[in-house]
Amino acid sequence: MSTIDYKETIPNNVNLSGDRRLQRALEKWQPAFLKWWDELGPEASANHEIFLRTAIDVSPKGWAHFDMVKMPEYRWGIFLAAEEEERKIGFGQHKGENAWQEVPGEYRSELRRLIVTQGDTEPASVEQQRLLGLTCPSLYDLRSLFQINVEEGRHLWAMVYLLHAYFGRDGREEAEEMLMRHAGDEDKPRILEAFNVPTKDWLSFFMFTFFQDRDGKFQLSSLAESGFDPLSRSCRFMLTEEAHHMFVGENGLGRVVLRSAQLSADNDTLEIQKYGGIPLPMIQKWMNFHFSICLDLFGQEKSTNAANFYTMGLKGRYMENKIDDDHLLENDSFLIPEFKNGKVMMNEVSALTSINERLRNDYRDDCQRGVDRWNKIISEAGIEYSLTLPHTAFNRNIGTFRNMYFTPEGRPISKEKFENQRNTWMPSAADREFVMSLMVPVTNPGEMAGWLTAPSRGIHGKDIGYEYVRLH
Ligand code: BYC
Ligand code: FE
Ligand code: FE
Repeated sequence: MSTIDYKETIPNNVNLSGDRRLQRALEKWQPAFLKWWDELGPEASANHEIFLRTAIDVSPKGWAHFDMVKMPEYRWGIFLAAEEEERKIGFGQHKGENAWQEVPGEYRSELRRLIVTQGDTEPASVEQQRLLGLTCPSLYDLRSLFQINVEEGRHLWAMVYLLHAYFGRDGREEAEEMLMRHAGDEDKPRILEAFNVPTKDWLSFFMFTFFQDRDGKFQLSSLAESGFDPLSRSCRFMLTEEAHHMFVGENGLGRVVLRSAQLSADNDTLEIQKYGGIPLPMIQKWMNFHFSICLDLFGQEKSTNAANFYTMGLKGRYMENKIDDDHLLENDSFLIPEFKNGKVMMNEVSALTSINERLRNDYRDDCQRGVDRWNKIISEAGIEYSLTLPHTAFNRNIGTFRNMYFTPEGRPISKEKFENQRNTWMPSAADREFVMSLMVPVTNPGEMAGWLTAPSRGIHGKDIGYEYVRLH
């Protein structure tokens, strides 16, 4: 069993005290992190006492400790999933060799780039969500937001540890840069596009945690396959936290959809703005936007980067070891979408270059399961309406559909027609204004904003009326 040592300045299960140099380097980075948290973390929240979960053991059934904690006092630390003895590399040209405990010199820059890209998203999400605490729909939801925020902060720690421990001076420089790029900053934006979009309302927050944190699930799962063992172990532990983030998104959206469906049934109309609900077609617009920007996070359909990462043994496929093939993919093919002769067609290309597309497909299937559950909620309320994920070509900014224009159903149209319809397919300024108008903070224990239903149960055995956050 690997328990986490909380007596240390930086709690960890990597025996930090056995490496004074590394410990000092990280202790130097810590104040910069805390300063960043203070400036760009959750707004006006430093004195709130929050019913937070802190991991104290890293096994899959790990113990956790729940307590009232102020966020700046959260024990951010470095936790790796337990070491797997004799772990072998599962794919690529090093398949069958022992997993690397040090960075293989010839892959150093690729590995660093993957870790930096992963790390950059974590503080980005905290920055994107920093104002949401001011308009929470309930204390239960406020607590979920803050739990996610501290864990994303810890995910940054996880990547910064790898940079400090394994990449020397340039690793330390990259760790500093993580706190200098900012979501939406004109001069120094975050690396991936979807991490520069503001998340101002709670419908967007639930979309974010459903769709964007789910990219985290799939990317982390692929990195958990890595031949570089410390990265694999970091990601495996992060995935246990990711599950909760996606739960918040799926349940949050389920609660919004249920309220909207109830209001539609009670009033016999989808136009429920005047009853304080978010119309289902408006939820669809939010979904069109968030799903399409998240599809971009998987990169291009054909990517030599992805092929190289795979062949080098740095980044695998989702559930690599459950896939029944040679794990080399040199002679395999895969279908990717392409626009040809006036329509989207499937084209057979090498399985290696289409690794990104394969992961995007796995992601889409996973998203669809959530959509199916919301549609069940809608039909059970007696409403004839269903939510649908937009076509893969819709509103894309990376890959083969970039600078092309399609309807949510995937029909090609002109740029002019697209721009004319943009506000019927994605949130318009007026839609955003309406949703923002519902974002009135509800902070009495047990009370809920009117635009969503109460969750079916509370957290860690507490009931929904529990004071999950003591506001100060
Ligand atoms: N935005 O060869 P390609 C999470 C660039 S989320 C901007 O297809 P590749 C979290 C690309 O860098 C998980 N640029 O790229 C969630 C490349 O640039 P160069 C985050 C983009 O490398 C919620 C060029 O386009 N983790 O944890 O195969 C809350 C050519 O593209 C984008 C990771 O992403 C974009 N969307 O794939 C908190 C894992 N897409 O070479 C946290 C690590 C592509 O021309 N990252 N480009 O300069 C990767 O594995 C890869 O970097 C990507 C891109 C899959 C993202
Ligand atoms: Fe994360
Ligand atoms: Fe997350």
